[in-house]
Amino acid sequence: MTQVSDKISSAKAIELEDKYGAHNYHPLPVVLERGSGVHVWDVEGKRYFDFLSAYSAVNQGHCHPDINFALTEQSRNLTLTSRAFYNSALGPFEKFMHDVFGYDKVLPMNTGAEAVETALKLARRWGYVKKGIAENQAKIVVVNGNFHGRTTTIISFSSDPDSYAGFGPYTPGFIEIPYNDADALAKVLKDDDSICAFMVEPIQGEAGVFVPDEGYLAACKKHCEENNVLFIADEVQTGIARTGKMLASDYEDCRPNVVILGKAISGGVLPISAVLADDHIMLTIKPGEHGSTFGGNPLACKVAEAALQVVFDENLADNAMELGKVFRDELTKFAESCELVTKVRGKGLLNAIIVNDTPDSKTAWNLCMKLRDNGLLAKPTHGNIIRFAPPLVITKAQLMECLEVIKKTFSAYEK
Ligand code: IF1
Repeated sequence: MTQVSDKISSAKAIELEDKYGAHNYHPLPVVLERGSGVHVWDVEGKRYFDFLSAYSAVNQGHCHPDINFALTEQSRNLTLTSRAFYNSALGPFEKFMHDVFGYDKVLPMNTGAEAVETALKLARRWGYVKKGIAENQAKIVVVNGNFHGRTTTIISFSSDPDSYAGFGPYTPGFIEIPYNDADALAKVLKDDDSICAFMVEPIQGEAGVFVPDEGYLAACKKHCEENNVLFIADEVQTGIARTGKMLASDYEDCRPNVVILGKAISGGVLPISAVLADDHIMLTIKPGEHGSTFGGNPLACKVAEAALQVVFDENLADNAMELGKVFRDELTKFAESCELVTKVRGKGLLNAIIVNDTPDSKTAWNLCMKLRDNGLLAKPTHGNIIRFAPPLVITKAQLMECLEVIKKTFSAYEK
């Protein structure tokens, strides 16, 4: 067997990805090889604060020992059975999910997009079986600026040409309305009996950490209830304590009928996703009608249970709530004296700085390069927005250190 050398320069690693990998990404030029807690190290040994957390998948911090323990222990016993047989880890995990989130049932999948697809199928099925919508007529309402994943159906209702253009034909059956506009939802639901569901991100991630007005989610839920329509919350990015509560929808009186989870359910260790719903919805899908080879595998179940336990053991929701407020307060103060910062917004530790430039400028990217040089990794979304989402295990002292880096970088920046 050939020994793969693990010593590689940044330049070489980038060259190999460029030559042999598909060009579907434009990464910040930094090559990471190790992580622990809030830190990652590049191949040259330089240390960074991770302010992306793999798009909020690594809420528990990199290589958390409890999660790694579950991973290695279970990997010695059994990793995959498929769902053709029962496995000893799935039932306990499903009960754990029930106890944590309060839904009758969970349907485990792997990636966020798969869980979104599952929720869409579930909603359509419920629409036919329970609501009595005519065959193949079920419609689902989504919002402008959404991001729910990369499958052909999901991009069919994206409003971002980068996501959908050139990938048609598109899946029909979706109606788009503006985000943060509950009246628009009421209006569209009133006129159409064939709508089975409304799907929304409680905070829009890719759109630039767009936090809707207080009361928006509760108003949407109410309109859904009045029209016998399912309220689906895509909490793939906002869930698992990121915004200061276990679910971002917990902030309002709007218990979703269907919850979609992904990313941080595993603490970033494995791709694990899940759909939560009560029996009257979930049991409309019967044996053989939906599934996945890896969904519910024993390794994933053990890892997810450990990863969720960390969230409770380490009070990550409270930490996100408290430190998120510190982050926004400090940067809002800073913005008064820094004309480069237009606005700071977010909830918990899902935040963004809106940079004083146009969406097609390079300013956010250039700032992220400078932040990198100064030891902090963040990712621009659009040309003028930078997302800041550190692992939730970050301490106040670490956060203050990072705020200094951010302020210093912005102050020194020359257009
Ligand atoms: C990429 C964005 C974040 C999501 C919500 C479902 C999914 C995602 C709310 C699908 C995934 C990821 C995918 C990742 C970039 C990232 C992202 F910038 F594109 F929008 F986080 F903000 N629902 N979001 O945010 O989950 O299938 O990827 O597991 O590179 O596409 P997935």
